[in-house]
Amino acid sequence: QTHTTNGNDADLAGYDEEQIRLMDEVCIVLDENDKPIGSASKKICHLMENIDKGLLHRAFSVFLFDKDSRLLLQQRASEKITFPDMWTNTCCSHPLGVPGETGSTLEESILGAKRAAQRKLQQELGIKPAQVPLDKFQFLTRIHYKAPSDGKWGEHEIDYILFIQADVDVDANPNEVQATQYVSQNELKEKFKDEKLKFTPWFKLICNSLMFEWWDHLSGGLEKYMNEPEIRRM
Ligand code: DMA
Ligand code: MN
Repeated sequence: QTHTTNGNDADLAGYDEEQIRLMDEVCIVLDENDKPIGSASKKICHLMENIDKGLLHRAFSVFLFDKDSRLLLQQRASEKITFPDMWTNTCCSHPLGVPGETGSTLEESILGAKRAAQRKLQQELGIKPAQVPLDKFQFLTRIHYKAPSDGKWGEHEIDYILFIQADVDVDANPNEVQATQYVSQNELKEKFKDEKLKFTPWFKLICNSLMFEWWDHLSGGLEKYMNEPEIRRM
């Protein structure tokens, strides 16, 4: 990428060592139509200075439901560099620029997002891949959004939305996740009224638009919302 900055060493000073290490992951850089046009480190992709110049990368968001259709929430660890301590959906991260997770056709890219989701459900929440097989994930749509975190850091992503209903054993990694909780629709709506709780911007965006309608169709009729070819701009 010719117009991006790598920032400097001071950008990451004082943060958790493991989270600093993860800033070297290789993200997939996209044009506005989700076509891969290169790659850049997670650090480069999340510096607002680059985002303000248009730098965009690929991401996924998993919404995992138990057999009673309750959604698994997580509270991000204090160690996270972006959006620490906030409550959010089950698991989010980035498909990486590695074989199996990248792709240029929509079909390949969806499979890459599912593989990345399986990898991060294990790394963040200790969920064994066998409990979340790739074919159980339902791809709904892609959401293009931008959100600042704290001035220096932020998000600008095309986010693959994945639903999965599975009974899982959670063993959260404290470097990633400080708390988890299953919620019904009503319990989540009550949480949104509690001013002491902070939620991530992408989770709020999705909840304020499509989330509850999809959730209503979890046990039947989700098909008509799946595999949407258009990218939703939010
Ligand atoms: C990034 O999530 C992806 C979205 C959709 C916001 P994240 O900050 O939790 O990524 P990671 O777990 O890789 O730090
Ligand atoms: Mn991101």
